[in-house]
Amino acid sequence: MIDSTPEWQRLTARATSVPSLREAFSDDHERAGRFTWDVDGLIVDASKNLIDDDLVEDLIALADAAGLDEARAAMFRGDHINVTEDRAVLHTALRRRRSDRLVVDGQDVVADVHDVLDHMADFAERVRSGAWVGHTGARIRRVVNIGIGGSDLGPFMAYRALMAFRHPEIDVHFVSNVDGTHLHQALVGADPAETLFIVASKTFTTLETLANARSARAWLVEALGSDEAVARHFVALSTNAEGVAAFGIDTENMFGFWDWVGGRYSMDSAIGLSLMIAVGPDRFAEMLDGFRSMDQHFESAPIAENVPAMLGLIGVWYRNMLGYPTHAVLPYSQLLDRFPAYLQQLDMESNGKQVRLDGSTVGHDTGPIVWGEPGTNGQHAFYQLIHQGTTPVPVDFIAFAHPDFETPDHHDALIANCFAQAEALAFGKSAEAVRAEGVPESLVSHKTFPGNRPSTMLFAERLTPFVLGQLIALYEHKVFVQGVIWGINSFDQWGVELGKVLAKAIITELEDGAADAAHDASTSAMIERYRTMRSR
Ligand code: G6Q
Repeated sequence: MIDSTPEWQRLTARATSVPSLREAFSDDHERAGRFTWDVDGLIVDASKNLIDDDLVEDLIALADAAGLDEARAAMFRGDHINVTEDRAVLHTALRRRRSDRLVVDGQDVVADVHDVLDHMADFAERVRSGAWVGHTGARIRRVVNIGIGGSDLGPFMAYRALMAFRHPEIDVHFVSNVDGTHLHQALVGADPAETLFIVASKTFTTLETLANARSARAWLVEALGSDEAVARHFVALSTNAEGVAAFGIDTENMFGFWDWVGGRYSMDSAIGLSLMIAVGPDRFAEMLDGFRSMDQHFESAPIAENVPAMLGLIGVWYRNMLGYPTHAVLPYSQLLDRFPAYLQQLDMESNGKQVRLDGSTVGHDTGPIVWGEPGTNGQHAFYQLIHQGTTPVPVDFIAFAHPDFETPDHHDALIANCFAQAEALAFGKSAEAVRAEGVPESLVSHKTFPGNRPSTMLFAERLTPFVLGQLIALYEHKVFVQGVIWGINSFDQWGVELGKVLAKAIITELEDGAADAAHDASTSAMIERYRTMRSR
């Protein structure tokens, strides 16, 4: 068990003497440079973290003790590292070059990936050019992606992030929630003749997605007056050809992927079709290049300079040795407004686990609570707690030298705020400095900032498709590293099952009759209350 190794214990012992950022920076003028890395233009400045050279050595020793090198090789090779589902974990194959070959379970998965990418590109181009027309001959102007979780958050986040690159005549909307309002919102102002629905579901069994897809089909058929319209207005992204056919979508218009692509790791598979229609196949390919840049770095860089590995290890130090329960991601880019939500799923669904690969219970904390909002908005809301609250919150700031939409003067103000926050968190403001400003003694403690609050700065020229791909892959691999250290399976999600099963049972009770006596008294009372109110 990792927590009984000397490497873990040495780190635990260090928690009593956390480095002071103020001293670390004044004693060591090389520090900023030494803990800043550049991966093909993505600059990662980790120097404002609570680390020093000795600690980094101990973190690397922990990675060795956990077998990180071998685990990483096993993932890239296609071993069945998702042991509870007996599957390979090969999202990295989704961005391999066409000329590569990777045979897994007897199949060249890179060739399969490129067959689907070609099919997607051909379809996306036809929609973009207007060659693909709807049932009445009208071109498509609205695309509605219907999917949830891993079949929604990635393309939705990326569509917003890459807004500057989107086709001017095509809008993409995303419907995930089974709350009918969501579908309603996506269809406000939509012309059925110009609307294309993409039903995105790996399993094609997900309740929310099928309910939304059925309602969308009913809306379309009613408006266009024929079931035949479905063929021109519905395509599917799935691994379940039978389910797609049963729904009434021609499997010619299905874009496939494979069981070795986990839902939350699937945005660069066929699940990205809505994004590809929006930004075009070339931009999509640039995004894949960005993913690949980070994959290659993660696969080959020594741990001490390996950005996903180092950020993962620093996260373990915060979570396990220093006991920090959360991690904030604060993009200073409005275009990344859904990035924290995307990372929430990526990280929390992957590492929110309490048993190890062998089923035994872990004896330490695992995945942190991940959260965040774009800056500067957050500064006027929750940053108070990050600066002066009782629990330190490690932060990732994300910023770009150029905005995608230039508005005079705004960008300098945005970036000045970002840099100022990182500086204030790290170095705080001492009571002496507050007094020196003539602040009355009664207010000195209120106006004092403790500092030593850690952050990492992720910085690039601009938010291009390439950089977005790099950022996503960076977090994917960081999550992987932490899962390896903790000895858990980052690639299953049994925790979402129980609620799904119970919901199925309760739906019947809401519709057909009294609550099952097996429920607890509180749940039974809520079911009855709901039924009474609905019948009024
Ligand atoms: C992701 C999860 C989950 C999944 C959704 C949608 O890793 O498994 O978020 O993506 O439940 O599943 P389908 O794509 O099968 O509809």
